[in-house]
Amino acid sequence: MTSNKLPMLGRCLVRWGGPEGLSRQFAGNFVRFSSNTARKSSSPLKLTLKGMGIGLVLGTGYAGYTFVTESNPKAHLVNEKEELFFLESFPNVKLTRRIVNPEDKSGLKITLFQYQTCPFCCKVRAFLDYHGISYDIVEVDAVLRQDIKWSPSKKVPTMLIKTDKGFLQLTDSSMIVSVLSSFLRDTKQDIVELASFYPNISFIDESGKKKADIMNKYFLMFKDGTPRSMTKEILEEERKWRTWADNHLVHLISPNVYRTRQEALETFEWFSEVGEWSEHFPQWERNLMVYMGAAAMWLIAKRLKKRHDLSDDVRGHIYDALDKWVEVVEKKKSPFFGGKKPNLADLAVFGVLSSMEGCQAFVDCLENTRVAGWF
Ligand SMILES: N[C@@H](CCC(=O)N[C@@H](CS)C(=O)NCC(=O)O)C(=O)O
Repeated sequence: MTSNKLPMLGRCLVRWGGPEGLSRQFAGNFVRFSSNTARKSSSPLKLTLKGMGIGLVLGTGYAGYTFVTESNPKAHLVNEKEELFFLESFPNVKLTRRIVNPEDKSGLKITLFQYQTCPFCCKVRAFLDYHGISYDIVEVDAVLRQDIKWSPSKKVPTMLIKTDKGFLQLTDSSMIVSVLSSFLRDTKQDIVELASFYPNISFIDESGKKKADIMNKYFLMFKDGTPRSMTKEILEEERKWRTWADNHLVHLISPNVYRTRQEALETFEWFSEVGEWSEHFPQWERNLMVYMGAAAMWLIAKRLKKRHDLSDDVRGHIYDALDKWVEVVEKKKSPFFGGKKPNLADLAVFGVLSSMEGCQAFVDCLENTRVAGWF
């Protein structure tokens, strides 16, 4: 991949009894009860009164049940919305690199805080590079993370964009891509207003854990309504495959690039090379990062494999995923999923895949799937 161009494009099942489950269970008891009382041959009036009594008990019981389950739902939003985060002045960090495109007309002044080989960061770079946007990079030390001390979020990628109100922070790769993509449709728009359409929302998941996510992160905002060239189906498909890249494809990367101790070591040697660790860190620290990192990630990858229900044939999983992707692209009968030009789904899959470009797993994927023709 050249710096500014891509070469070729070089889950909730809530298990609950529900009215049906309840009535079936209660109906069984009622049948047994009615047949017992029928043998004692009660009068029609008594039977009617008993029936009414049972109805009352069942009705009250069911109302109580729904009151309890509905007023204490397991997964729910909590009433917390985080405001956009601004820094008054640029943090005291050392810029690692500048990507300059003299043709850039976005008017944006962007700094990307990243790990060079993080799949989410690669996704953001794929978007920026494809659109020819100039940006500065701060390579964050994955161990100490000093360069993002200023940030409320401790994850990368994170981005600062210079605005009239200070330096606006955008977090989450998909939100960043959606905000910028919406902005590029009309660069006269207010990027702060656009970012406000992607609020950070807290919620309690099914297990009762508090989590946060960004609303609308796969949605584009169209100031003057959805453009005619974009049907509801096109937009839905694009969101679906962007979500697939984040929620499926990305989970296949670590188990593959750290599959064996040898592969984990080779992967870290490659990180060191592309991240220029020998230049940025003393030799002992660089070696510590490579050998400790490889050993730790080899162990972590085993846990990730379990967490994501992957069999020992992790290559098989990634081959299947890539073949599935190639199949949907081929159905389009055009070079890209987006048609003649890559869309955000193409860029997301490309970005995630490019995060393992220097690894044996990547070579194997090119040799054993048809993804090379698209990548
Ligand atoms: N949903 C986020 C995920 C970002 C993420 O998990 N980044 C990882 C690096 S690949 C991270 O920063 N983890 C915390 C850490 O390294 O301490 C996104 O799409 O940006």
